[in-house]
Amino acid sequence: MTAHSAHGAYHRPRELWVGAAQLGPIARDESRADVVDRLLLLLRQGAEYGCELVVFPELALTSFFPRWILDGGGNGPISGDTTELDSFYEVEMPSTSTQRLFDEAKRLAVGFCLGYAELTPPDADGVRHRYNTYVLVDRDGEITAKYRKVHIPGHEAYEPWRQFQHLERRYFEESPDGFGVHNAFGGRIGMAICNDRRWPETYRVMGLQGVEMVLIGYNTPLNYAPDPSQNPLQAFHNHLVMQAGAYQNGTWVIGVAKGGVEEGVESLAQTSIIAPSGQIVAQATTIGDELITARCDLDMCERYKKTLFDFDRYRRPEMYSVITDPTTKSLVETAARERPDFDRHDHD
Ligand code: CDT
Repeated sequence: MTAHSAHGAYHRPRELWVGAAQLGPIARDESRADVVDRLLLLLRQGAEYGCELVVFPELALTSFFPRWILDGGGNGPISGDTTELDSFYEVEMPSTSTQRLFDEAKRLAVGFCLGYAELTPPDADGVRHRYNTYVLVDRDGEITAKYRKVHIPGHEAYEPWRQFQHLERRYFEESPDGFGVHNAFGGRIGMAICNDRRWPETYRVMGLQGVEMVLIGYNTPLNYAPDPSQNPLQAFHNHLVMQAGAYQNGTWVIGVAKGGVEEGVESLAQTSIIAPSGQIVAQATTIGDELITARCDLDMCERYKKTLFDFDRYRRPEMYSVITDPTTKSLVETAARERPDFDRHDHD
């Protein structure tokens, strides 16, 4: 296919056929082998549809285990016998159980992006680290980039008042690496995981590195215990943040869910492929395993990056320093105290 440039010359657009491979629930006792079978089906379907890249969701190899207390508990760090907890992590990638996925990717020449729980080998101090991780695998079946989740939501200790736990802050460390953007699949590719998608900084940090496609997997329970008034808005907020992130940074966004009712917890589906215009160009219609695809013209990013969102021309970073100064705490509380109706007792 050809396209007409502003100067009258024809050029071949940089097209990337992408598959967003939504998963339905993964049971607590579902084996890695069974899950990998499901991933292989979606990868092969992607190949049939001409995809060069298939994106799987966050923690795509297991049930969303932060909903359970799986160690000795308590208010401190992970304690006691961690055998069951560790069984949800990968200590190497590819692992024995995921090697088939890498082999098939190479055979089909279809790359993929896979979310999993990573347990590192001991560092220089003998400490093993736990991350919520994404790997980007190229069409030769080789890992080309790794991303570890930056924004870790939820809580650190067991909270009995909740219907189910969200212990991500117990089981995962925050990424020490941040948001990279990688030359891959003929474009500039970045990754983010679930809660990251709600933060504008996620997209902007990658936008400033020229990102053209952000891959985002998620597990989003429909029941948000700290404020149930948000429950009916989950689908709206999901699209709101990803569409805004795409538009404001002139990038494609691929949002991929693990949806459906997993171990009694209902999770958002609505996997979608979003253009740099902010428009949704493909969306899943089920809450189970489902592949959606789109032809993504990476050159479309320039239409936004070189006009409204010409960062070098229009941004005012000197006006934004409060965002990046690590010593600055949120000013929300200070501002509240200055309000005439502020009730000190509610806030101290
Ligand atoms: N997996 C993940 O990051 N989920 C969060 C749920 C937040 S509720 C504690 C999300 O932002 O969708």
